[in-house]
Amino acid sequence: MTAPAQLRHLVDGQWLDGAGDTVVSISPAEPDVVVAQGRLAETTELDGAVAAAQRVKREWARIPAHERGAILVRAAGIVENAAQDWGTELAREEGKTKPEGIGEVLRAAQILRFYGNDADRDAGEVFSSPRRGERILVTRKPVGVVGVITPFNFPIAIPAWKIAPALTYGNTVVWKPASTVPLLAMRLAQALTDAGLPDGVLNLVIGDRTVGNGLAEHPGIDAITFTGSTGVGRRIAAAGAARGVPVQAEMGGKNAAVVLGDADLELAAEQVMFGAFRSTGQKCTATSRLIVTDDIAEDFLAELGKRADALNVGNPVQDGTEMGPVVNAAARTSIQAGIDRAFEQGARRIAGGHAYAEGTLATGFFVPPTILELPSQSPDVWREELFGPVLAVRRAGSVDEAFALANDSEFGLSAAIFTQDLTRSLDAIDDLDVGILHINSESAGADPHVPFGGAKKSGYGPKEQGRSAREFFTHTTTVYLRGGQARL
Ligand code: UN1
Repeated sequence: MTAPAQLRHLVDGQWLDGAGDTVVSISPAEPDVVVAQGRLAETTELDGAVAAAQRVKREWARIPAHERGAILVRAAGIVENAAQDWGTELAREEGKTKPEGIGEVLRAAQILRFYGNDADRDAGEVFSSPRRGERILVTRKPVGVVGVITPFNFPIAIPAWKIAPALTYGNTVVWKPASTVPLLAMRLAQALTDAGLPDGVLNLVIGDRTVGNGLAEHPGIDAITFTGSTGVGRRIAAAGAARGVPVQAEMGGKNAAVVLGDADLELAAEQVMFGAFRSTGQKCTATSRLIVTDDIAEDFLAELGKRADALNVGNPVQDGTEMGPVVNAAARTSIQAGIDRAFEQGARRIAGGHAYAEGTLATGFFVPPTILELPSQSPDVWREELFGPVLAVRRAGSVDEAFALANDSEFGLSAAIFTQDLTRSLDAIDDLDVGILHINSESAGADPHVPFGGAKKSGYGPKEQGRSAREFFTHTTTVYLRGGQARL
């Protein structure tokens, strides 16, 4: 076992010890294994980070976009080369399986490269003018210092898809990751530094809620991008609104997979399993609800139950493990409480459900892959995001009923529909109230060149990625341009 990493913060190009509480970051599969330890940041480090980001913001914005992009592309290469090692560290620190961890690191590299290459593609628009001898330019300029607040569940990919566009379009960054995953945060910050990012352009402060709130309310922060729970996201949005700064918040999900009678059921079973249990269900895009039509329900649920009970749950760094633990003891307790409440409210067990009582699965923070069929009156597990490996199932008598059940949620991030009937697919595009729709694939997944974000309680402000990333991380100046010489 490698020695625990020392937790440090990157402020103005220097790696510093924090002045806050001492924390120990442990492996959720083996809580006695320390992954990183050190002192959290507090207001002192946050203020230093914001001051540095403010000081260098004009200089960074003046660097040609080509050069900024080249730094990101170099960082992509560093991250890619480290994928095996960092993917394993990620699995140990966060709990997803090693192949998922390696996949996530490679995805971060892909995101850095995508935004690095996008740096010089678009600097605004040129319009004609109703007046002679004039052109109107709409130029895009960076917003300034961006506050980035990221969750535990994608410790490197989500930071990459916020930090890469922020930097490439000319902003400086103060980043507060979840304090449960400090190691991967330090790895990404170091990769960007090694790729040539000047001091102060990216600052990393690993802190608790106080630092997060301090960042959201800081007068030196010009825009905030956040991923996490709806409760925290809305507080950050309010803090941003109070100061008049733009906020992009990606929040919870309660994503439905709808399986219709004409679907390829082998494909549907495979994809629903991926959506529900990959990353131990800890994705805002995870499939946490399943709606299946009456005609196929019995057989389909029996098949899913068999697959879920057969999943190889265990230590995420071991070869062959298919599902790891949830992130910490508090998550295990609250997810298990949600399952117990569902049983009290009449749920029928299709798979999992009972807490592990002994062995390494009981000492680690494991929750069994669980599938519950619900009675008609919606229990809490139908509505509340548990953020774990729990799939709540309802049967529908018709396609209309299935769509109505899919929309029966305050959230609207993603959905999946399984059917070979094109008309049903087209109806789903119109009728399902979600920001992301997968037709015949699992509800999770995202590509950097297209928008990512949800409807209803799932999103606030401009979406991430795609064209909207450039829009969020820049603002426009409309320039009425004349030559300066009087003309008749
Ligand atoms: C994915 O579905 O692969 O927090 C990415 C989350 C999302 C990212 C999902 N913002 O889970």
